[in-house]
Amino acid sequence: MTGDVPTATGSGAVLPGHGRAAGPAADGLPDLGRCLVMGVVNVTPDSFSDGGECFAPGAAISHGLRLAAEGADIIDVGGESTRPGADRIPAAEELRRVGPVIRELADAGLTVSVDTMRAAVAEMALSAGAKLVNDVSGGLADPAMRRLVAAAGVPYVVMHWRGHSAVMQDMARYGDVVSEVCAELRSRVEAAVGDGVDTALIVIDPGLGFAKLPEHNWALLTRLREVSVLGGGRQFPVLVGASRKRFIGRLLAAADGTPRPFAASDDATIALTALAAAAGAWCVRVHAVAANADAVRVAARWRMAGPLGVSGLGGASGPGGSAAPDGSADPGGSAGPGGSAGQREAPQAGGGDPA
Ligand code: PMM
Repeated sequence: MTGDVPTATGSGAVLPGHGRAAGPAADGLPDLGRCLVMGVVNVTPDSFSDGGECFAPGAAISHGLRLAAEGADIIDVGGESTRPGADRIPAAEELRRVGPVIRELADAGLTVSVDTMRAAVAEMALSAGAKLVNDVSGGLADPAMRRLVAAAGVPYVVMHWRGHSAVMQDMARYGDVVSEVCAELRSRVEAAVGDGVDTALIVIDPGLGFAKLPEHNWALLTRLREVSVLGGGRQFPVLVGASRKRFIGRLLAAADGTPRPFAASDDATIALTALAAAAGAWCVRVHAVAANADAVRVAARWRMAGPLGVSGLGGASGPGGSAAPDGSADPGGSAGPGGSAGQREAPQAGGGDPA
C-alpha cells in the first residue's frame, strides 16, 4: 500500500498509488484526502510543453497508461493546443484526435478527463467514458458547454480565461490580478450554476499562463486561498496547472537570459506542486507524474503534521486547510476541499508513521 494519508473523515478505502491504475471516479468529485495528480496527455503536434510526443493515438494511449502506472489519479486528454499564439483547429479534427485515446484509456479503467472548450467534444468524450470536463475557457468559448455538463452531472473544471490563444497575451492586463481573476471566475461559476451545474461538482483554476504574465502567475500561486473562495464565503476545490509553463522557464533562465527549456523545468514544477498541495490545492495538472505524485504525498504528510506545518507557508492555510474561510477550525483536517462522496486513501494500520 502506498497511501499514507489518514484523514479525519476518510472511509479507509484503498486507492490507487504508484504502479496501479487509477480507478473510476466515484460519483461526485474524486477525493483521496490529498491533492490529486492529473497527468497530461496532449494529443497535439504543437503543445508548448510536450508538443508532438503523443500525437499518434497509440503513443497517446501508451503515455496515458504509463502516467497512471506512475501514480496519476486522473488522465487529462486534450486535442487542441492552447500554447500562446496557437490557432484553433476544427472540431472534427479535435474529435478525431481525442476520441480513440479517451475510449481506450477509459476502457482500461482509468479516470479520464477531457480538456476541451467545445461541448460537442465533451459530449463525445463523456460517451467514450470520460468522467470530468476540463474547460480552459470556463464556459466562455462555447455557451453550450455549461448545459452539457449540467445534464451529464459530471465534475467541471472552470478555468480563468480571457480569450483564445492567438490573442490571450494581449489581455494580460490587471490592476489587482487576484481580485480580478476571482471576480471573473465567480461570474463563470455563477453562469454554470445558473445553467444547472451542481456547485459541488465545480473545480476552479486560476489559469496560469492564460492571459497572464509571470508576475500574475506568481501572485495567484501564492494567494491560492483567496482564489479558492472567489471573494465569497464558499470554498471551491482548486486545480493548479503550473507544470512546465513559461514563467518557470523564465525564473530559471540562464545568465544570458535564455529561458530554461520546458522539459528541464520539471524539478521546479515538483517544488511548486509541493507548495500548492501543502496550501491545499485539490489537484495539480502535471507532465512528469512520478515525482509530482511523491511531492503530493510529502505535502499531505506535511499538512497532517498539524497547524504548524500549514502555517509554515506564511500563516495562511490553504483551501480546505486547517482553517475555514472564516478563520475557524476545519474539522476536515488534512482533507482537501472538494468532496465528500469520494474515496480516500487508507489510513495506515495504527495511524502511525513507520518512519
Ligand atoms: N494548461 C494547459 C492546458 N490545459 N487545463 C487546466 N485546467 N489548467 C491549466 O493550467 C491548463 C489546462 C496548457 O498546458 P499544456 O500545453 O502543458 O497542456
